[in-house]
Amino acid sequence: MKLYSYFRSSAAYRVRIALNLKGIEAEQEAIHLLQSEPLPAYRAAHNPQGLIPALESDEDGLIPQSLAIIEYLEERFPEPALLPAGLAERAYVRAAALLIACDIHPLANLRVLKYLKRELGQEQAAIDTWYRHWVEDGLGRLEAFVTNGGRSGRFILGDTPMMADCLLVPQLFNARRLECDLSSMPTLVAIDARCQEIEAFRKAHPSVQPDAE
Ligand SMILES: N[C@@H](CCC(=O)N[C@@H](CS)C(=O)NCC(=O)O)C(=O)O
Repeated sequence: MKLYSYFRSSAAYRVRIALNLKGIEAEQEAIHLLQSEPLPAYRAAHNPQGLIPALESDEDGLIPQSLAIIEYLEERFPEPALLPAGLAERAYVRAAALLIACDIHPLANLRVLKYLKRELGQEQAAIDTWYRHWVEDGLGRLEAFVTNGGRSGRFILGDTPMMADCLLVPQLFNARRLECDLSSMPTLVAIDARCQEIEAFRKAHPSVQPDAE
């Protein structure tokens, strides 16, 4: 299988973690998101959505969207599980993952930040304020969801890393890069630290990817 990735793409980082947790080897092809050339060619040849990541499955063709890829991996390679057995627990893990993927990430995505700068003429300081506001707001909601849910342990659900942890770690990586204030999210910060103890998470880190700069 081949993963179209970019070292700093947090959506690709999610999939790298999931692949590593499941012990699946995938070739990586880097698509540089900040250079003008590779993205249009990738869009034309592989993924009309033009977003990173996408997985070229050996059996099922191109699969875009990080959560669709992780669910695909989960269904095709059920062990080790990234979704729990119980219905309520599965919904809880998916809700935490979707909170990140749908409610936080799109507001702070590269093309949104570029639009604020180029089309709306915003200064970098205003764009950074936008970024921190929405990321801190979303992570605050996730902290409340996780602490009130009473289901977390060492990880978002219990003591095994699941799909939602695959999304949490990249989102916190991004939040720190942009100097968000994480002081009101001690539970998420502690879960992130536990994930960093696991090889599958460390191997997926942007700094150790072949295209890292
Ligand atoms: N919902 C998508 C988001 C994918 C996405 O936005 N990827 C970013 C990198 S993290 C990207 O390709 N950005 C290019 C752009 O914004 O033009 C997913 O989960 O895969």
